[in-house]
Amino acid sequence: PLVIRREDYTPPEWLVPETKLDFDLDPATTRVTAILSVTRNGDHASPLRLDGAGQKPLSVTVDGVAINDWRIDGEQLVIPLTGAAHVVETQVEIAPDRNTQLMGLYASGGNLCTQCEAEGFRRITYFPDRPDVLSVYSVRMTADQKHFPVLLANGDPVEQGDLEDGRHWATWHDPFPKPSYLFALVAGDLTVNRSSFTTMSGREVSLGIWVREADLPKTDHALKALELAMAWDETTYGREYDLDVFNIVAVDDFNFGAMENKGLNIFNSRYILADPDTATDYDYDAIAAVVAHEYFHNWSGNRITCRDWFQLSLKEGFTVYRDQGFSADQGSRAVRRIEDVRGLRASQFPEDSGPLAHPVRPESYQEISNFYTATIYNKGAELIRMMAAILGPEGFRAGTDLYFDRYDGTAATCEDFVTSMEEGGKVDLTQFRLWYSQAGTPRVSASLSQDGDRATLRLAQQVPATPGQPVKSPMVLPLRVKLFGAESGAALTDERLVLFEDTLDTIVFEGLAERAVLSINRGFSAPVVVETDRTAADLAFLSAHDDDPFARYEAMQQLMLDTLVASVEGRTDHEGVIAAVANTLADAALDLAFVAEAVLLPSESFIGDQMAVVDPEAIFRARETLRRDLGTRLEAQWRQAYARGEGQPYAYTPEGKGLRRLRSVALGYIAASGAADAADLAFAQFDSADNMTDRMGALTTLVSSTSDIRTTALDIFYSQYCDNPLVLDKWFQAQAQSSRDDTGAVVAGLAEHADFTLTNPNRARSLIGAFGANQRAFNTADGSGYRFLADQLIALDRLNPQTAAKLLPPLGRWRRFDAGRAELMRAELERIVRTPGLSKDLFEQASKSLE
Ligand code: BAL
Ligand code: ZN
Repeated sequence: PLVIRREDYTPPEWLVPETKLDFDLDPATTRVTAILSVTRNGDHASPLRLDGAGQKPLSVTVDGVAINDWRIDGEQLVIPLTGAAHVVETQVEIAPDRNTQLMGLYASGGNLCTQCEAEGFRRITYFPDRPDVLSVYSVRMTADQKHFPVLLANGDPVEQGDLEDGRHWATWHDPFPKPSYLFALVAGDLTVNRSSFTTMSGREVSLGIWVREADLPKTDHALKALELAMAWDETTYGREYDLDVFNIVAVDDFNFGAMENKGLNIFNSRYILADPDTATDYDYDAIAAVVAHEYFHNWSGNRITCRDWFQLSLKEGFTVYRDQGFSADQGSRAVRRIEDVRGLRASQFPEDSGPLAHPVRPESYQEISNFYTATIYNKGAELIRMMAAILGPEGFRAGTDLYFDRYDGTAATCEDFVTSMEEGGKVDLTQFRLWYSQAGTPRVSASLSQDGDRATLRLAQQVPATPGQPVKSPMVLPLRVKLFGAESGAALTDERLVLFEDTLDTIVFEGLAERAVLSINRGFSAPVVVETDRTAADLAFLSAHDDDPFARYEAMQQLMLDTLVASVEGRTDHEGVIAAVANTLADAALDLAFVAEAVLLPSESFIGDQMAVVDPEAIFRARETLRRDLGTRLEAQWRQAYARGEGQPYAYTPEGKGLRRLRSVALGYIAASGAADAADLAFAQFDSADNMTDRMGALTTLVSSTSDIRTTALDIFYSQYCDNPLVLDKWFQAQAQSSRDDTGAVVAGLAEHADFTLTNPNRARSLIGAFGANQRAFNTADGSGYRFLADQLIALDRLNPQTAAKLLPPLGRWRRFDAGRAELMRAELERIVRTPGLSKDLFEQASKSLE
């Protein structure tokens, strides 16, 4: 397989300052004419090489003259050119309705839309499809007026008109030079929810969210989020929007969550459509976060783009950091941080310790689509967060101002970003750069010893070996540290930001009036694993007294983890956790959403991550036993917490969300206790809920229960929502996440269900993705889960390689399991690799997983 390497980067040989595209749109056959003004870049005699994929070339002209000495080399169109500048015109045919990869121009729900990042534009027309070729685009679209009354593209609309044959046309112009991956068009039967935004310099921007007519009532939340995001970026980063219109289109079939095309974002409908009856609080939050994320890309991604795809985290890590900041400002900062860290631990930590580990700025790839990972996005965001911590708020803002100012209109690198931080913040980030080049999650061990009023914190760090990187250097770890008095519960020190840069370090604290308890990595200031010698009593103490809510949560999680790991190893003592949870439930000063997060047990897979060999059955049993004990011992408190939310009218407010979240968590514990009325209680909630959060909270409990009432609930849910694909996804997903013994068989049955399809990525993810993440159900010792996943991936790969490759990682965890399971997983990976006609997407992921 062809391996692309970062070190091989060379500037483009030809530039394309101007691009004119003409689309004669039709789902069966679309004709694309591209007129490229090309200029030779540097002193060389190379021909023009344009990337292509799957299209049928019809004609090529150079400076208005048809030529026939062009050739196809691999999938590139090679055109010999003699001068310094030429106008090259190509005509091709493509077939949107046969495009199941959902890359390039494709049909979704009767409409036509595009997805070009990373390398989809080459499936539309021949072009130097690399992010450092920036061009000013003009687009003309012609289509049947009845089926495609709305024609949208990047930038601002210019003109439109009707033709005699029932067709019509529209032209759009985007004045900002952009790479091809930001190109977009949409042709469809859509209606719009509009509003307008006045920017900080007083310009009016027309905002529009385009959907099917029936979905119009579900667009207000996304539109509001867009307005909030636009205002936030002005206040927080000084970034103003730059076109007269900003359009968003929602489509049902989409590989990503959404796409930041200049002035024309295209979204997976799950990140736009919401009303209380069909979307959960989690969905509402995710919609606001993704709308903000794509909007923020207008500066961090579009105005300044990436020089090459190895720099992907330049825009993605930074933009995730920006959307996390936005979300934190909309609600509870602490709960948001807890959710972000939980996500990082669920997806990025396993990636960083497995066969697909790669640095935030990778060195090589076979298929770039495989690098839209939790490492690039979420660990990348943590890198920005660490720099922000090191620079402080003013230094960081000076750094981002400098970055936006200096690199506006260019294709930049991660190095450019770090240099801007150094200059703006007046710091030296030489060693910090290792975070971009070294993969693996650093492990820190921290131990506090005290002699009278003097305490010594001893730190040691180790960065584990990862594929291709056997030896690592110590990293810069910004650790927020504070000490609390064990007797008084009061703070003994201020919070300190310790920059731990060596393999070993010692920090001394003086003047301590009592025994100190260590609070470390507060706010999760560094994305590392911290091991301490704190006792269960210390952790319980911090879970009650730490003044950083994240650190309180973290202390409780550690206490729970230690308890669960000991239990898996045969040493069961639940008393410490029960007392700490009781304490948290009783603390009236705490925000309810925080309480709900704090009392949740770590996931089965996170417990597995702490163990040398994952025993999924033993982990499941240990966790269920602790859940049952918490349920029975604290039953009165759970019922009290549950009752608090009863009868409250629905409101999407921080308080409303907190009540609902705690109610669902409490219901789960009441059910875990084995209470005789638990299933009826859950069914009553399911049946009477006036919102999807409560309905799903109840259904989640019911699908794991042994009561027959669960099938009644599933049937009611299905008949109520079978016409709503996003809600039906929840029906599939809830069953795939069930902790029942028969989940594997149920999932296999659902794969045969009339409503299951691999052609829609959301549906595929809702069943196959959710099942792969269900540690116990997926890892049954007979290997049936592995076989099922491999069968599905092989089938999906024929349709949509990108989505198939994303669902492979659960099979790559084989090294973490016993020999029997490992052998069965390897056999399935080998079967995948041997499959004739496999995509390079799935081949890369499966073959790397075997190494
Ligand atoms: N650029 C791909 C989708 C996203 O990260 O916004
Ligand atoms: Zn992004």
